[in-house]
Amino acid sequence: MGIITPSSLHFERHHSGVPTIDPSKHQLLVHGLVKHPLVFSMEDLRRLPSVSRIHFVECAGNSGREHAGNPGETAQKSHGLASCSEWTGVRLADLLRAAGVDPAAHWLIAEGADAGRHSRSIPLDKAMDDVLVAYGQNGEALRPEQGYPLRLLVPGWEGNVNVKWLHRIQLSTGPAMSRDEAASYTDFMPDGRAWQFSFEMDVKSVITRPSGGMRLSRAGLHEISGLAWSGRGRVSRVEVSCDGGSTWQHAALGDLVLPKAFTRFTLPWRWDGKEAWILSRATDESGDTQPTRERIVSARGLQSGPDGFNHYNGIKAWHVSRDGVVTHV
Ligand SMILES: Nc1nc2c(c(=O)[nH]1)N[C@H]1C(S)=C(S)[C@@H](COP(=O)(O)O)O[C@H]1N2
Ligand SMILES: [Mo]
Repeated sequence: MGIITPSSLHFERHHSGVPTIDPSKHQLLVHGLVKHPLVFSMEDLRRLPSVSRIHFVECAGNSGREHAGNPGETAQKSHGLASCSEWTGVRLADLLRAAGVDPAAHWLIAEGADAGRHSRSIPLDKAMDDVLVAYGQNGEALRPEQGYPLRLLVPGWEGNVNVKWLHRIQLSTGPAMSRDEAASYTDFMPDGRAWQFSFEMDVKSVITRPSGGMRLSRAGLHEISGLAWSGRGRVSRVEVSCDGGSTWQHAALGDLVLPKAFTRFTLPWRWDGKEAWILSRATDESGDTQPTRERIVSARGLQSGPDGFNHYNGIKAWHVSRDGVVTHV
C-alpha cells in the first residue's frame, strides 16, 4: 500500500552475503584524485548536514523474466526486485568537496566492505548531482541487508551501483572496469555486442491490485491500484487498459509524485464478471513511455546476459478469468 516499502519487506540482493559490521569501527575512506584524502567514522558523518529523500532502488534484473517470456505468477515474483524508502544521509558532493576534487577526476569507484568487495564506477557528474551516502532508512538505521551502517544511494540508477556496506571511494580519471560492470550488468544485443554502463532505470509500472495470485470475490466495483516509477524523473502519466490494450484510461496519481520514487496510481473499475486483461502503461517527464514486450524483443532480441535479462520495462498484463482468478500473462 502507498509508496513506501516497509524496511522489513525491502528486497535484498547481495552477491557475497550480509557482512556483520561494528558501526563504531566502520570507516569511509575518500581518496585517489583528491587534494586531501579523508577518513570518516560513522560519528563524523552524523555530525554533517543531513538530507532525507524518498527514492526507489531497483535491481537491473527486475522483471527480466517477462523479457524471457517466463513471467512470474505474482507481482512479487515478476516485479519484486524494486522497493522504495525514505533514505537519510549526507550528500556525496559535500564529502567530495571537503576532500577537494582534482580537476583530472571524472569518475569514482565505490567499494563495499562485504567479502566480494563489490565495486562500481560512477561518473563524477552524477556523484555531484544527487547521490547520498545513506545511514538511515524509513526513520531508523539501515537494515543489515540494506548495507548497515552505510550505503551509496544513487537515485534512479540500477540497483547494482547502490553500493552497500560502503567503505571506500576512490576518484579516478576513468571507470575501473570492475567485475560487476564488465563481466556482469551489461545488456546483450542481438548482434552479440553488449551495452555497458546502462545506468538509468527506464519508466516502468505494474498493477499490484488485482494481480497474480488474487481472486476477485464478486463482480462490481474494484479499484485498480499499482506502482509506477522512472529513473529519469517524475512519472507524468499512467494509463490503464481493462480490455487487453484496445482502449486506455488515465489513472489518478497519488498526492506524492516525486522524482525517481514510486508513484501510486489508481483507477476505479467496474468488473462485469467477464474475462478481462488489465494492463498499465506509464510515461515519465522525459517523455518516455513503456514499450510492449514485442518492441523490446525486436530491438534487443532474446539473448540474455550472464545475469539474465536486465533493463526490461515492458507493459505488464494480468488476466482475470470469469471466476475472478487473476493470473500472469
Ligand atoms: N556491497 C554490495 N553492494 C551491493 C550489492 C552487493 O552484493 N554488495 N548488490 C547490489 C545489487 S545487485 C542490488 S540490486 C542492490 C540491492 O539493494 P538492496 O539489497 O538494499 O535492495 O544492492 C547493490 N549493492
Ligand atoms: Mo541487482
